[in-house]
Amino acid sequence: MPGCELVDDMIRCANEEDFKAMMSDPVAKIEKLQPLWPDNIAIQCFDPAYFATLPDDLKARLLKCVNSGIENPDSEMGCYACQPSDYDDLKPFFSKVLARYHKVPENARHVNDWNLEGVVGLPEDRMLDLSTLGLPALSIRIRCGRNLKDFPLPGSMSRRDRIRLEEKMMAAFEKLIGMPEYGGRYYSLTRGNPCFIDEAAYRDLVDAHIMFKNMDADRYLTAAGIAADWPQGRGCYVSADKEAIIWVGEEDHLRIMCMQRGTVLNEVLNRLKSMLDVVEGIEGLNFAYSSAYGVVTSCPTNLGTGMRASLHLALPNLTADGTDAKAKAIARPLGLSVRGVGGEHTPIGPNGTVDISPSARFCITEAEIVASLYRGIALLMAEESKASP
Ligand code: DAR
Repeated sequence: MPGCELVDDMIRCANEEDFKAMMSDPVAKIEKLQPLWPDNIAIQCFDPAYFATLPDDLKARLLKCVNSGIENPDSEMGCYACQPSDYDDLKPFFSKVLARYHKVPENARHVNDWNLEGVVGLPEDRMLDLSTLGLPALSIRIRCGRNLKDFPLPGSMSRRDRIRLEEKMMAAFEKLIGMPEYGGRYYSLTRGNPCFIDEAAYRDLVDAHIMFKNMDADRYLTAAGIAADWPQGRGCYVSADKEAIIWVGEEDHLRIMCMQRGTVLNEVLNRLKSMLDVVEGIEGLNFAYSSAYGVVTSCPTNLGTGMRASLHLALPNLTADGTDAKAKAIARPLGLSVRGVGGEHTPIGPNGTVDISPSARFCITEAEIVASLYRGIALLMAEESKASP
């Protein structure tokens, strides 16, 4: 709900035209929102004085980036990059956003590294085996967002761009189909595509946690333009063993992920890295990188690594009240975020099962993310035991 101040302004406007003028002037709208929504990072980092110095094309690009946070003032981040070079071309804005969200200096530079050799405080053999924490086989998933540098990011893609991206990726998937370790098939949501699947088959893949949910239902992605043309140009590649998956056309051009029910995090990390190397080595596929910020992603929360390493963990004691509030309060200081088992904005699963992942994505290496998941789970399990009735 808008704050009382904004409502007062609406009433005070001399007439409809004044109110429309305020609403049609996005900078005026942002300035109205700034005192009302302190947790909306994009709104808080938007500087009208900086905006005024920009040429018209960069003004339009910056307003496009922050539109989601204007239309959804309850946003936590409130912005998405819409061109691969937005982070570099609009650095005075995005450096503030990144510093505030990731709690890093404004001049921070990201380094990518998948090698656990460089990570301190691990077991002697560097095996991140959850069974050593007394845990059984769990559902482990590690995913990386990637975007092709020769397309606009999803927020600014045309319908034609989305179809072209899907066609380009279907040709690339032929390489994976021919490999025993990744062989599988592509499922398309684009009517008329030779791999098109109907609504029932789509629902089955969503229920199996393989395909992504209906993007039209996400008001943040809709306001950002990322959900536009749904479901055209969207689909997912799935390996025969259903443990290697590539989403096409979700929040990033690609979400490349490996899933496994097991206890050794290294196995999932290594398989994902191998698949990424195969995909990135395919002729014509060039991922968008920034020299300062690493892997370019739509959302600044994912910038740098684009990696989310997660597992499903039963926390019946910490969720005994039926909510994830206590689990979140304990996980947050451990650098962990808690979600429902269906992903962002979904409820807790059976027996208090929740999705746990390190919050950090930026100015942390891929190896350190996976190591922090292992260390965080050990600490969280100790808290779960303490909460035992
Ligand atoms: N809800 C949006 C995005 C938060 C981060 N989650 C992503 N990128 N899926 C917000 O700005 O709060």
